Amino acid sequence: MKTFTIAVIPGDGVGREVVPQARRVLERVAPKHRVALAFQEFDWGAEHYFRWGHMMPAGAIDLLQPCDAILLGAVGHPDIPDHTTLNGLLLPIRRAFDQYANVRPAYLYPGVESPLAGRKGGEIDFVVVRENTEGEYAPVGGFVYQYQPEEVAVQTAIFTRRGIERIVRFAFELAVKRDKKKRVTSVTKSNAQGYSMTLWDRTFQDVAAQFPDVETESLLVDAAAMNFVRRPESFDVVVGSNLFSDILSDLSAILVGSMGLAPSANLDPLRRFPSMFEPVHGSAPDIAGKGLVNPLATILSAAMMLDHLQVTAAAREIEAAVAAALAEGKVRTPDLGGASSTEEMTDAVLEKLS
Ligand code: GGG
Repeated sequence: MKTFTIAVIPGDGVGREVVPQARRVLERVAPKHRVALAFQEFDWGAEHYFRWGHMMPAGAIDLLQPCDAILLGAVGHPDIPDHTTLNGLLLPIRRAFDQYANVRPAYLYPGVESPLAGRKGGEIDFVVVRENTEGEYAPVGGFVYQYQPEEVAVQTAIFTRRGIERIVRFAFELAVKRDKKKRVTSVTKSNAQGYSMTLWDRTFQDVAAQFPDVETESLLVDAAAMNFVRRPESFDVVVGSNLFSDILSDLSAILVGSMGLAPSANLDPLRRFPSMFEPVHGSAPDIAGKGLVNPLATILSAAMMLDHLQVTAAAREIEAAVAAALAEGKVRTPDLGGASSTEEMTDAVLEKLS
């Protein structure tokens, strides 16, 4: 029996509801695959901030480092500025553990309705790969004359050839591994941003030359957004910068039915550090505490975690159970047009597992 230590950070809002549901599923599946999961819970987030003035303690990264993986719920609270919550927890973890590949699958499950007319289950099936440690999210900038009428803000995006090269290579390797359309779409705005984004385009071309069997496409981000809606079935792997792919992956999530179905992985593909798994959605304070949130994005993120830990049969089993519950359609949370609770949605998955 192999034991993995999983750091669990439920965080804020609905994060505190979905993470226990993912744990229920993990606890059911793991023993069947001769795996023990030792959960170590960290109560960091907004409440920690109200008490101590920080989203997580000074030694947080050292506490997480020995863990095999991190399962995160959500961060964000209506009484704390969003840049404080994000920069106080999520972004420092991504950077400290060099989780440079953020993987966000978009799959239209049979039985789930897309807002796009006429799309059937399985017809939308692509992955947004987001550069996760630099770009527009680089913590570089400052204010001059802050809060004065003449104040100036500088926010500098950082693009390095090394950073672009490794995320683009990851995208090509993923397209080969998926073995579906074998197509990588690069997203930039190089017509307007003639330094960073042309470096991206050139690096993309250099890496693409090493993968002659993979078809390529380069789109400006505005055209990419349009084509996500117009021809989503044409995409396989889409790679873009930190900000562009964050925005596009919210669009892809809604195209496949709900933010409540969108999982994600923040990977250190080199496995030097723990990788982190989280739903794409945030803390959703409007529905928090009501038992209405869809737990499937977090359950599917937990499956991605098992996949990364190379317990692949268990990951597939969870995905199959989610697919079966959705196809059956008896249990649906409000985001999917139903009236079932968070717990009932998990129960439906557990029923398919047993
Ligand atoms: N599930 C984690 C969470 O709270 N995500 C919301 C969010 O705002 N994320 C920002 C980002 O991924 O850059």
